[in-house]
Amino acid sequence: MGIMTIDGRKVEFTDEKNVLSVIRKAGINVPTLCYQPELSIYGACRLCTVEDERGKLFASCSEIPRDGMVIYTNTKRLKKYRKMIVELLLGAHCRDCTLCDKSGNCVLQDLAYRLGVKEVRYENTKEEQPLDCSSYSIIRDPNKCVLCGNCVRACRELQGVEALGIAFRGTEATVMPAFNKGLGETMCVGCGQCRVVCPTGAITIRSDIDAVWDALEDPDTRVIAQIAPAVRVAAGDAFGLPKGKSSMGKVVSALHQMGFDEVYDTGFSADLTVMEESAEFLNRVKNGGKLPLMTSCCPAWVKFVVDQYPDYKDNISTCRSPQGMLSAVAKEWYRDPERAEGKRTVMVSFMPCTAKKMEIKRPNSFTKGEQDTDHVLTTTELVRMIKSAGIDFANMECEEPDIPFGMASGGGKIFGVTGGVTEAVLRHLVPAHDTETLKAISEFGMRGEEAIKEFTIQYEGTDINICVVSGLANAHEVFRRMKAGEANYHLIEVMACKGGCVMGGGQPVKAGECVKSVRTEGLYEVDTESAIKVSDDNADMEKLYAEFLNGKTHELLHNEGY
Ligand code: HC0
Ligand code: SF4
Repeated sequence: MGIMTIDGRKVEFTDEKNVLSVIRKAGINVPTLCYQPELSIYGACRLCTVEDERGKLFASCSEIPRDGMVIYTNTKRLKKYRKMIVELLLGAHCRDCTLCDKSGNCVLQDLAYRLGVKEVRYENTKEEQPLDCSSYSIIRDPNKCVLCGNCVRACRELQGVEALGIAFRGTEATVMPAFNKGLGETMCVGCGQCRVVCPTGAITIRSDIDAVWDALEDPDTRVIAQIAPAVRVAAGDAFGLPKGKSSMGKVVSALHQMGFDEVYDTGFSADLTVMEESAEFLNRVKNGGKLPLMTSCCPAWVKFVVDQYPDYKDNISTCRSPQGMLSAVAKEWYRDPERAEGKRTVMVSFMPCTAKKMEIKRPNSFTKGEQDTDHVLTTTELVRMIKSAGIDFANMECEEPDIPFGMASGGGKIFGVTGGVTEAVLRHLVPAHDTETLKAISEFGMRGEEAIKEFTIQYEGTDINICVVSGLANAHEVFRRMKAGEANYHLIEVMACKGGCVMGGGQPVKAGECVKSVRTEGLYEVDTESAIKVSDDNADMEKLYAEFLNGKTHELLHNEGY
């Protein structure tokens, strides 16, 4: 707690960890490339350098605020200094901005404009590096890397994967996976969190847009979309709609307008997941099956277990993810020649997640030899498609998803926040569905920002220990607790991205903007507004079980292992 003077104005600070945070609190947008509030301080770019009253320069990100400090953030000297840093960075940077995926949203491009860099006096003597396209999820372009180290720290500190590192020294320094392997050959889980924090176009989403446009053009193809829970609270940002508010109705109409024949809600199959996973869980508890049961809907988490904790592979639920279930069911639905009407079916899922692009290539994402989901597009790609089609998204009329796979309970929709799967499962397991019971369930301990949440519930006279985790790095701690005998869990829900899918690696990102809490609140609001709250009450799902899934649940809704 104290007061400092910033550019002649008194600014109070309380628990801010560094001077940069105090400056930002004062409403001054001092530039940085390598500062990320969720990551450790790296201090590499020096752009946040400020000057004190004696003319001493220091990086504000790594300076602890002190009472009585006097600093200046935009002196002539600082402007010159920052401009030079950006010019030097541009000197070693591929500058085909108009062709870059990050154009319009690149921190370096923005800084060059803000600081008035009009020419680059240095020649780029670096040899051009090949792109790394080995991952299904992301593409790495080393020629656009500014060595801020954000991706390296995100991968290590948030995800505990360490697929990326900084190799060599000085002008040779490069970000790469160990032994310069392709990311797709490493333990990378495809989560895209490195892309979220990358300020330039060095790490971008692997796009599948063109293939989807081709399918939409083909009159002999029925193109079906499914929309993941978390997409609806992020898609509107780019069109000036209130952040975190659901724009599901507009997404549905935009997809119809672009030519999608049917638009379904992944929340529908999240309801299916609730039924299947709850049954599997109770079966394991009652019949001595492998416990704890670990959720299977997050493909980054599944790969994390397979790569790093293979002894626990059989703990993962055999349920396909909701994405997998919906695609398998819809494809099977249209295998009936009468329904197919001579058309082939292409399934496109719109997900907040880059790892879902990898999930659809897993051998267990195929049914009858056919890939269930043909293409996964992230929310970021959805926004691009809408813009490219010239659709006035903000002013569109809302439309409902189509039947028979368009209805979802609130429980199915909150899958997109950490703890949501657990909450939906508990809503199903607790017999009463009244408002008070649902409120009581929401207070069991699965909600909130804590990285590892543990709580115990009583179910039919037995204590059930539940653990809810987001951020894969925290999963290491959960395995440690289990191995040390410090914890005896029955059910573990893990979502790779901190906060759950709302913060997935495919969501639109804007540097310096924190949207986790508004997106989380947005999905809880969607739940509140849902006509039905509990998966069991989804009448269309019940109908599917009664009239279609007989004898097919294993084939369409489960996996043969990982
Ligand atoms: Fe998620 Fe899902 S909740 S993983 O975050 O379970 O991507 O939104 O679609 O499949 O439903 C992502 C989000 C999904 C799936 C669902 C689950
Ligand atoms: Fe690491 Fe995720 Fe990026 Fe892979 S996608 S390098 S796991 S942060």
